[in-house]
Amino acid sequence: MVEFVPWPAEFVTRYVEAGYWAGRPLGDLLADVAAGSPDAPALVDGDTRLTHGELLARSDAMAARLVDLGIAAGDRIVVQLANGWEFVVLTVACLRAGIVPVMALPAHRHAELAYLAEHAGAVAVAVPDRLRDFDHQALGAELVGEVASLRHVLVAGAATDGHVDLRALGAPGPAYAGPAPDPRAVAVFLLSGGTTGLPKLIPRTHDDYAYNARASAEVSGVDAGTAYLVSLPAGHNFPLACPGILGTLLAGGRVVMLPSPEPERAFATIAAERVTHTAVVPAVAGRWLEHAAEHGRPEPLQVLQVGGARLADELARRIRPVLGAALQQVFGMAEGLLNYTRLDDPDDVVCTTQGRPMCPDDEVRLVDELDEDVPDGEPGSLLTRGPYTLRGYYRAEEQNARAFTADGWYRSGDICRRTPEGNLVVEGRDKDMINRGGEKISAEEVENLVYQLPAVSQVAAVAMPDPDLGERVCVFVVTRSGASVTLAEIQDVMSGVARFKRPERLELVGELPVTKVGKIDKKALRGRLGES
Ligand code: OOB
Repeated sequence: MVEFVPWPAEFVTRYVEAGYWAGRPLGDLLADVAAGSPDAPALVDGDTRLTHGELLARSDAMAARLVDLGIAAGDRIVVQLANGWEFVVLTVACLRAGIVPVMALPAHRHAELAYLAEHAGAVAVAVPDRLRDFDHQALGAELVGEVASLRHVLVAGAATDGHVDLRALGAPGPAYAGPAPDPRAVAVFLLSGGTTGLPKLIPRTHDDYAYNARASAEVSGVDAGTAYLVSLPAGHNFPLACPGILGTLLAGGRVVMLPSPEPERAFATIAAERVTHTAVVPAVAGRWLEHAAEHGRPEPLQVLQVGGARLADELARRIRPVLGAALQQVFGMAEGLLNYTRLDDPDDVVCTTQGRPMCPDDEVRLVDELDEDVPDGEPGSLLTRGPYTLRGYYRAEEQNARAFTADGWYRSGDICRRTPEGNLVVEGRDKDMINRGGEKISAEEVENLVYQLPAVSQVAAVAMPDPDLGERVCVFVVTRSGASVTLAEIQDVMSGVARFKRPERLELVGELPVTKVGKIDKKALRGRLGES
């Protein structure tokens, strides 16, 4: 059994009695859908089309073959796959057999994958063969040589060197017939947005994640008639389960996979596949608005969910008239809590707030520095607990002491205000993170890497405002006397991590400003960026 911090018994009772936790593993719930409507379309990826019955059969065949490889319930697989059918079949296979996928991103590189595999004690890593000129299979082979627990490289594409062909694993064949996992056990590990030096693992149980997906589907009007387009990286919570892939499949709908949200291809796919729902980050919404103004609406899209970063009110107001789809703002986190504007909310709420909690038993407090509740309407730091919000990161006692209060509230690090009708407006944050077009970057992680350069005496990573992506990474550096450093050298020392984390601006300074308590004053540094 995988370790995670459990909910206290009285909360378990409450969540079970209220019906949020249904006591069924996610794989069983998906099997029910397949049994009820085996011939309904479930998954589209280019020319590959699977019905709910076929998706389940392939996933069960893959689960059986994973078990034949010696991968057992409770084992972890680091999943770094592009948006394709293999991602969905592998995820469902894992859910059926109780194997736990660790949801990495295609952008991750050696540093992240090695750490994740090591930390999770993973037995396998699933990678594309190549993607955008990068040899993921070679990286997988390297990892197996370095991380003691890793035994297999599963490859979506042309497998070489004795690696396992993931597509062959998903070919029709004998179905997994072993036991289903415990509904209270961890179903998937998501990655935290990151405020610490290394990413943290978020354990999501079958019960909590099934509720997450099912309740999200309800709130966004996803049902058996839905076609949901996945164009954000599928391992993110938003496209995976809010309602995303799992919510759509559980509702009996159809999931359409695309490798990127590039507007031309996305609009063509929406038209060809009759897509009704999709999820994007604000930066993508901006690009879609520009494209639509010139080339027409993405018909028949009905609901455009936007989240992951703050959507500007002006952009929000253009969505319905320009794209012809209803906007739903989503303020969520991989840790749990999801806030949605509702489809029948007045325009003003939809365009100027980030919505309200999905579940009646989501608890949200807005507090000051002393953890005291702020008066109504005032901005405060968000604390939350609920039936699908974690109680602790995986094997991270020290971070847990900081990220959670003694009575189990998760500190999201977002500064929010509550409107009189109960919606939340995200006004800022008090966590040391950079949000680059929805991808979260820990300032500490960047700083640790830049400190590897001998010329660097002090470094501070801060968010610089950006018209397209919202924010980009800027580093302020104090060099050792007589030494110098360039942006290219900094990017180079970060070649082993995801490209989106690399600083895009360097400011050389004589010293870094400090606050009264002697910490680097990042607010002052951000202020300087605004001036220039
Ligand atoms: C989503 O999840 P994560 O884990 O990548 O990032 C969570 C953080 C939040 O704490 C907040 O700082 C920011 O991303 N965020 C937003 C936002 N949605 C997320 N900030 C302002 N406005 C929004 N609408 O990003 C995520 C997970 C599930 C659904 C949607 C997004």
